[in-house]
Amino acid sequence: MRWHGVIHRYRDYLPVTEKTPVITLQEGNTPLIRADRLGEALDSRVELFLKFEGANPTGSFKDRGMTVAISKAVEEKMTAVVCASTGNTSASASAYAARAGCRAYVVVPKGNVAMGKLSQALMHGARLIQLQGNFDEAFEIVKSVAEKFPIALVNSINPFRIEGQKTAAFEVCEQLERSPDRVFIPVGNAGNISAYWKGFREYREAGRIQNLPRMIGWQAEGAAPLVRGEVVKHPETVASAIRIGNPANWSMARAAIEESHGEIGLVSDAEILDAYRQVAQLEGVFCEPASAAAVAGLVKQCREGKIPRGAQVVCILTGHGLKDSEVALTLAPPLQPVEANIEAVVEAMGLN
Ligand code: AN7
Repeated sequence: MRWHGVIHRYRDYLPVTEKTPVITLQEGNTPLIRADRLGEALDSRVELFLKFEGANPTGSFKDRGMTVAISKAVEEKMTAVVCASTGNTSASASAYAARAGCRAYVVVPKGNVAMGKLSQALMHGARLIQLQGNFDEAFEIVKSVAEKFPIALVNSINPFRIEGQKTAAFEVCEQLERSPDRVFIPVGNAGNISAYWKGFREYREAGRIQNLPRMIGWQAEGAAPLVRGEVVKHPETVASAIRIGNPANWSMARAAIEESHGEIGLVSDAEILDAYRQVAQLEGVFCEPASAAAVAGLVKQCREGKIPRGAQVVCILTGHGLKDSEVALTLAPPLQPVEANIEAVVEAMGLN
């Protein structure tokens, strides 16, 4: 059966009517990949799955929320949208706005945005504004812009974003044919963890699942306001997507963690990069560093003996590794070209 995107598939659970124009790139329906090799490498045997959100049309989970946010903006006769972004939101907003024939304004911190994401915004014809400041400053500014001008704000404080993103929880339940025991998820602006929790709750209310998972969120050590319980003024991490010091959805995320008997932890950049490589090398899945924070969190909790044997765990891999190939390349030894003959190639292969 042909897939028509998350609004078509989950219409009954979303705030849309027949009057809503559906702006879609057929997002959603992403793979839930069993990860036995990675699972076996952990200190505690778990039944591990990777929800590969990098398989969405613009390469991240943001597309699920953006299809709803942009469709509603068009329904409300808006002709322009704005967002602040560490990269993925800007890529997704730019693509969906292009499809809707809307103008997109995206404000990103100067530096610290992966090249793939910048190229997406530019290719889709967005007005890209590089800010001499970080994400948190960009976010404050776009909120004011959206108050002063008739431009729809498509950051995750826009409730339609959360509505769309909750569909990922529906898919996980359908793919597993039950709710997982634990969901490991990276946390930046804290919209996605809130959206998943909403999705699981709604699916239980609808009688589609019996139990609810624990939501286990992960922040980078240098950008962990939710863990520390206070705003981080100068967030720093290699995982540029989650380089956020003052998350917009702070209280919703705290509620998701408390209600689900979950927790929020932090991982170092070194742990993130180890997990990033492990997922790629043990499972053939290339995610971006921010996504690997969730896997790093799982590695850590297994080491600490916090996960019961046989638990069914889903790690949310929020974005595609190709977005940020600079980081991958910095991990590898420098490339050394060899002469164009078999002897040189065999030697380089280490076969003699
Ligand atoms: C790959 O694009 O905030 O906790 O401006 O790109 O819902 O913010 C991106 C966030 C995780 C964190 N993984 O999700 C943006 C932006 C990836 C991301 C997150 C982001 P939230």
